[in-house]
Amino acid sequence: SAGWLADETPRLDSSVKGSAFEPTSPRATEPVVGPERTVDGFAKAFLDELNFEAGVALKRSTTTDQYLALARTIRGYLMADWLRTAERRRQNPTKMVGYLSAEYLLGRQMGNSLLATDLGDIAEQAMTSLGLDFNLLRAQEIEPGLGNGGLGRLAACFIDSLASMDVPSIGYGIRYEYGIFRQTFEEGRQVEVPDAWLSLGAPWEFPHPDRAVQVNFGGTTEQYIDGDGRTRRRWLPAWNVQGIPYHYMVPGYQNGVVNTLRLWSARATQEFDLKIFNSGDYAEAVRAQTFAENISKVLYPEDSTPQGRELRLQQQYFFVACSLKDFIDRTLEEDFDLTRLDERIIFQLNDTHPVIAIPEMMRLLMDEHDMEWAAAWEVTRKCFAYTCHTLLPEALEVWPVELMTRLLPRHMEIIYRINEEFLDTVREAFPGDELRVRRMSVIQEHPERAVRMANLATVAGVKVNGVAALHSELLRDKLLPDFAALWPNKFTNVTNGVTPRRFIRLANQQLSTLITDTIGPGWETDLERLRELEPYADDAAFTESFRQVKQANKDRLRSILSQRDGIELPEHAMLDVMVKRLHEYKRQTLKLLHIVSMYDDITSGRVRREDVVPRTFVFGAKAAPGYFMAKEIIFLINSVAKTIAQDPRVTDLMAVAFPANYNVTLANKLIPAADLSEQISLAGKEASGTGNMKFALNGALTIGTDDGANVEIRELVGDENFFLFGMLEPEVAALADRGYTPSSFYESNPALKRAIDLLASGHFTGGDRSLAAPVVDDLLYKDRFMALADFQSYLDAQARVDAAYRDVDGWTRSAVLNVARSGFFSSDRSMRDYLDRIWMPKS
Ligand code: T68
Repeated sequence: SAGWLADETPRLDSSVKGSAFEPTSPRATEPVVGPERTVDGFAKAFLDELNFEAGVALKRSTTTDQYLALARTIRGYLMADWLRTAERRRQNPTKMVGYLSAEYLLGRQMGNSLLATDLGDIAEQAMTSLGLDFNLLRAQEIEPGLGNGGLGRLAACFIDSLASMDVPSIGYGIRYEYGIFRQTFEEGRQVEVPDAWLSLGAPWEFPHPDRAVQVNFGGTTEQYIDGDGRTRRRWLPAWNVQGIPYHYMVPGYQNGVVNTLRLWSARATQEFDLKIFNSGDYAEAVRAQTFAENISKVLYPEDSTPQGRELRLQQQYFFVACSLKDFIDRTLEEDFDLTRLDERIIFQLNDTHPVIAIPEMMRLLMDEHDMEWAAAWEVTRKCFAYTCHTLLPEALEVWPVELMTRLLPRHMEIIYRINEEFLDTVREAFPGDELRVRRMSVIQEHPERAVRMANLATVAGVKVNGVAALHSELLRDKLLPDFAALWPNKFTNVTNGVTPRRFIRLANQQLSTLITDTIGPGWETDLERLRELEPYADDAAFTESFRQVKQANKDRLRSILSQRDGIELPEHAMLDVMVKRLHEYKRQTLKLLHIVSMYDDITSGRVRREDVVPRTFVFGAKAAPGYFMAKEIIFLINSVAKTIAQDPRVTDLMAVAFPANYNVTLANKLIPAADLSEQISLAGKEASGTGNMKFALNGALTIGTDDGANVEIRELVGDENFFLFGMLEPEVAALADRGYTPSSFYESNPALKRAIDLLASGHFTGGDRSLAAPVVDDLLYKDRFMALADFQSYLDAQARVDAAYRDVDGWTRSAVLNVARSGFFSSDRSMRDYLDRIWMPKS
């Protein structure tokens, strides 16, 4: 199915002097033909890669050689579609979506590429025909962990959906040399190891050093008179770096579409080090190069508390400046009228991290493309929309004016002017209300002068959206109420989603087969069709197969954890899973209190052993390296896990597993095996959650608070198929207003008191009470996220879980209904909502 393609004729980048990049002369069309889609064709392509690209003979090759050749072979099959997609978009320019995200938590690429091309069977047979172990080769891949958690994984799901829906779009981000750290445990404590994901080679990426873009920093600004006698301002930067684009293929699901993810890597500019080098200081020249390349060196591992670090702002500006320039100079048609830029692009800002793109766009249009302020502002404010992912005030980014002025002086001027005009609007709408003006200002005065990035995004964005219905309401009414009063129509909701390709098809092949056998193919791109499974919730043959699939997934997980971590799990037990970043608001400690309480009930004989429903608890969580309390909680979970494993009174009834380094790869093995999904954040704190969706789609039942997307999950799957507990958000707010004293819950609840006392006693920490004290004391005297207030309700809900699990048929029925009714949570639906509400609204 080869097509004929015009050769690509990129334009010269004038910004990089001495670039080797020259426009090629337009040649005639040339065929792009992928390798033959047969076992022999695949094997031949593989050997060609191994022999002629890597220069290795098969019988001398290492597993790594073979993995790399396999990856390159697979991507060879995507190449024709990739070029064809790009050419089709170039021939028919329309409005595009530019997704700007500092994080993409992609997960392994090989499985996804095989699924997209439907080459899995051919590839496996080809490897077998060469005497190679296909699964061993697949297991070699180190996933690109270029994100922290939900936000980064959301971006990855979104670009997958955009490709699968053939939406003209491009993802822009940063190619971190080190992604999220690899977590290890030493004596139960988290130790971070650098993630050298590029160390084996990078078969999925296409570097384009020839298309480098220059990014400036520092210096000053000045006024000058231009050729037409106009007074203008310009930036005199002090230093610069180059951004090298690395292209990644983003294949749609078996639809011949391959979009592009463009990640930027920082490199010292030639001028930069040459100047110093010529002065004779070789060592200094090398140091300078390191300085420049630091910008894309490492992903910041903080997922909720911005540290206001200079390098982080450099990262943000770096990738955004590269991306806007790339779009305007390379992607947009030549000589396109920039006053109509919004007819060609809408940039979606994934949280505030890329918000510096707004003043950058103004600078580009005015300083480099000669536009006046008014015209530039008119179009800029149509080209951006902002997604907020949090409700924690401390997670909102602010950048000190001092830092912003030092690093981006021209942008600071532009921000001041945006703010001045904005505050005039506020004063006009609310005369005499200076308190409101202060609250809404893009610049905060206290505790230090700083730029509020969320306010800037809200002022300039066409729309502001939250990521689940409840979150969008709270965002509008509690986080940004003044903005909602001024611009009620700016606020909207788009509930998050997850890609069914990776999180059902790839992760749960057996369930996928069962679904296809039952309702026919096509549900992967039309997930509401899972509804057709509903009648089968009462079908004996179907439910029996469904149970078998779950059991097979559990067996597989047991063997994976045994091999990977040396964790031996009991064969028949409810699998109760809590996987997500470690954060106090997510309340891993509440889960721990339940476990300790169950342990205490059994060991003290308070419950009869035969009344206990055996459970295996699985945790997966990374803590930000500087987050003290999160690390103490990890230590305590590991301590409890170890004590339980060594206590013969309970080992037949409970086990706790905390495999290290929870990541996308592990998620794909864990989620399909789960019976129970723990989504137990304090109501009003989890913006959405997306793990919750993945579990429901894989037939786990949720125990959860009325928070984030849990609200929508419960509405859809039905109350009777969801275990709700805990305070509602208004109750949380009311309790906080009344003044919350956790110790009063401890004093008045015997079960809670026993659990906390046992934790505090040192029983789980080798007799050393001090080791449990940081967590216990915080719970008793602070408990910012009210775990103790929700404890009893949580225990009651867990009792309902036990009862439900004893009814095997009833449980399976609920699990099937969870799958059947969760089609709404496809990220394809999220993309449709973004298109309808934000990117391409009809009106
Ligand atoms: C998550 N946010 C939300 N942030 O917590 C989660 N933050 O409820 C939601 O489902 C998800 O976003 C997708 O919308 C994050 O994951 C970060 O990772 C992060 C990273 C750096 C700075 C701030």
